Amino acid sequence: MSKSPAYLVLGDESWPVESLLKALAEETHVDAFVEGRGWLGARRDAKKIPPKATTGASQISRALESFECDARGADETVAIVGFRDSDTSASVVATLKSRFADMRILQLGARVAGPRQSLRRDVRWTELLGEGVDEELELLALQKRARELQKSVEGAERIAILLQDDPDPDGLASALAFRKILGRKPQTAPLVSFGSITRPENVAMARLLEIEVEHIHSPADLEAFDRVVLVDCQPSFFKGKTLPVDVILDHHPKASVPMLRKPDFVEIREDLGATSTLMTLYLRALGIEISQRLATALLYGIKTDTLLLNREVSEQDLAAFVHLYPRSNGNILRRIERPELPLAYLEVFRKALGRLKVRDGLALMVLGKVEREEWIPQTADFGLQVEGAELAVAVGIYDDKVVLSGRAFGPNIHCGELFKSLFNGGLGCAGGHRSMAKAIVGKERWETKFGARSLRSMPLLQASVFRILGQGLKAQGLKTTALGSVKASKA
Ligand SMILES: [Mn+2]
Repeated sequence: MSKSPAYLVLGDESWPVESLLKALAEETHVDAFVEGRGWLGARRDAKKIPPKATTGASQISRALESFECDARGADETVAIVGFRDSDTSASVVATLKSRFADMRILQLGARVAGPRQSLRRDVRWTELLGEGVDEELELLALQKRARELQKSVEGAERIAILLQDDPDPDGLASALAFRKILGRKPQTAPLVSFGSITRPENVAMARLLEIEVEHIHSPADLEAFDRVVLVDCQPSFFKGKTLPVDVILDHHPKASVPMLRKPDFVEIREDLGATSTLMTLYLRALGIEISQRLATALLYGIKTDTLLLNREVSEQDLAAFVHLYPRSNGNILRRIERPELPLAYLEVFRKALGRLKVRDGLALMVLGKVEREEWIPQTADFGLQVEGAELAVAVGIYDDKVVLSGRAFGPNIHCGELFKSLFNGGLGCAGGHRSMAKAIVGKERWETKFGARSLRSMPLLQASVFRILGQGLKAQGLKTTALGSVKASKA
């Protein structure tokens, strides 16, 4: 976040100015005009808030005529206006606007004191007002930043919104939000990726929320765009590629790598659990209405990136979640989280289940030919639920390639390292993390290595995958817990 602004507080005793000034006590630049001399007198001794006036609201407007902002100027000043009388508030706001066009103004609503009831609760103002004001002040500060963001791509004819290679819900949702902030259509601001969406939930999200991601092949494809915006990722995510980047919106740890040009706008909020949270803040700061579709996407983005608010979650993530929840569509969310299973997949899955074997903690599911690539990781996910499995691998043939999807849990196995050691450098290509990995081998290469019939006979395919994975685990000194062989009964 940029440095904090100067504050100018204008109000009267009916409004809990004290709480507000308490909230601002840490700030160094605070001016206050407060109606009601008695209160101000007491205040003056307690805090170093320079009083500028005054005994009447009309005097405040008059005093403002000669008020000068400190050295940082009006555009670095936030005015907070709150009078019991809404006409007074309006006239003070009008004076501020006419004198300081760039000043950000937060106008608080009048609070009416009701008659004393016999049933009552006592709540301290600081508790009630502190948080609400903090949030509003943050939104006000972000409004300026959000306008800079809009400006940074202004006038561009075509904008590429670049997502990571396997776009995830946070990236997809943030991209939608960014497009909304620009008021653009998919034609002039398409979502692009060097990869494609693979996880079944993410595929379902894209389908149900009508999100399209264009596949691009190389950085040269980005030259067709006037501006390139990285959402939920950074240039360091694209190993071996040097990209033209104009804007970065992200929450992953900062990593700098060479770029073709210096970006105009960079916001990397490592304190947030999701980029969707940042985008929700921007939308709110700009006063842009969040549609049900967008709210559903953003909510799901936050939910998945914070593992249902369990991981690295900040107050802002929670606030965004609370803001989005009533605006979202629960039915669509449920359908995303439990994607429909096509009958064609169930047929392939049924056969794979019949061939399921667990050996030394490794559950292997051989799918054979698949119509859709995402069936392979979907099956691997299932494999990890099998009793005794620490590492689950699903293998299938898609187009002209053999695709392996791995899932692991527990401290013993690093799935990504295992796959990389086995498949990179000649045989194919692989990548992944500790718990999740993927490898691709061309069909011809596979047959050269494992024999001409190895892809036509499922038992042979199963045997060859068991062999190569066994070798890999051994070579790395990795071990799955010796649980012994468990052979699934024939389906
Ligand atoms: Mn994210």
